Amino acid sequence: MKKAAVHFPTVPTIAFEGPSSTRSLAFRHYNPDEIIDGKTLSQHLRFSIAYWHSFRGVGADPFGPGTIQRPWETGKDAVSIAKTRMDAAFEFFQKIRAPFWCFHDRDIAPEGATLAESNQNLDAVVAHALALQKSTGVKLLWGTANLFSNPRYMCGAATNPDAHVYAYAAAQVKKAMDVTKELGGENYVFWGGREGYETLLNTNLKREQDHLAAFLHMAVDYARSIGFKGQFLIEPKPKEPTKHQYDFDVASGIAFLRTYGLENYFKFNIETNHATLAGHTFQHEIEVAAAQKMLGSIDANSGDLLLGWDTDQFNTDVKELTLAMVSILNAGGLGRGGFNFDAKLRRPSIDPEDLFHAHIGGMDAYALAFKLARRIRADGKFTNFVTDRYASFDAGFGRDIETGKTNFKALEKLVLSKLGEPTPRSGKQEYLENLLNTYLHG
Ligand code: XLS
Ligand code: NI
Ligand code: NI
Repeated sequence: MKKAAVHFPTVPTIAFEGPSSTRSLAFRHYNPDEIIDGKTLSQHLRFSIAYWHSFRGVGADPFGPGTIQRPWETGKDAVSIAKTRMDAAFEFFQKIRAPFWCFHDRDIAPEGATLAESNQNLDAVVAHALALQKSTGVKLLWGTANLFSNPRYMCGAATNPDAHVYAYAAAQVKKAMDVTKELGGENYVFWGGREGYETLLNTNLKREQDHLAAFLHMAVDYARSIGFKGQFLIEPKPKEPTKHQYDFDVASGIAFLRTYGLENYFKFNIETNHATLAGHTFQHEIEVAAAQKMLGSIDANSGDLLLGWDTDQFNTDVKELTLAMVSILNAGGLGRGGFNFDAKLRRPSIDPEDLFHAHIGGMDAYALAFKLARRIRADGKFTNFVTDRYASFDAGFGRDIETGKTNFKALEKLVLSKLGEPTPRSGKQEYLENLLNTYLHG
């Protein structure tokens, strides 16, 4: 192999310099090599870079074209450009010290005129990715298929009214699973951007949901047949691009999976701003998934309170992340999932260096949140408060309620003959909010 060109000549590998560092191209909280409970911080956090935003995003928005031009976007044809771009990407992954990356099939390789040609392009670029993974040690957190950009998917993929389009989507996902397996992907994600509808005037909702379930069953069967051991993840989102999306949020995702007997094969990839768009907090979605042992992975980003769409910003809100981290750690962590920066630069952030500033901010915020959450959990003040709040269910008739050993009649008798009126107890929200601030701000 010829000596790799340097695509980020002005940026060295990002060093950890500690909280007092004032250098912008340094980590202040994320020390990938720090050992915590026998694991490095890098192993705990399993950060991943999203190929689509960081290496295919050009800053386009509905009002104007791209603003970002990268020097590595050159080559004699689309496949060789894709390979050079990938060299730049792996240089970035290493310099930012991310152990993982994620991609859609069409991010990494150009779509051809036919499915066969697209598959051929993909194979060529995947061979290149495999070599880069080997030489850098960067691993694949998850792969997925882009079933939303090409016009053929304008009315959905697995919920398209045309069985021909459905079949095409199935073929595309089959191939995406093949290459995810080839690259050692630890998960495979299903995000149904156009799986939903715009109007019921032209839609058979029940049939579309049945078709989606059949699609996911076929995916499970195919994974088994090729020996793919990665975890399947559903990424809920309530809307955008489609008005009504079928995987609205984690709760409706769980109901869908259970309805169709899919619940043992899937967990959730929770994205911060998808939670917000569904009218939930990030932490809420994590708790709903964790309650059913279905917390899989995180798409780390945030929205904008004043904008109603998926702005995919880098999240530097330490308070929000600390609360999320507490819930994640309470759930026992993400297992084979990770924190994938499904986030993009703002349109005017056009320098390659901005990619570093963005990810340093996100990684530092998550690392700090991880440490704060560990401290909060070790102190146990919130846990003790909550445990105590539910103590009446630990014994006596409370315990009988939890264990199904009582009934309406027995409870009525208890209230009439013995308990009488309950004594109200403060929820102490303000006290707890102040307590949280003592961790965040000392
Ligand atoms: C879009 C989604 C998408 C998925 C992968 O809003 O977040 O990027 O993560 O298809
Ligand atoms: Ni996402
Ligand atoms: Ni998103």
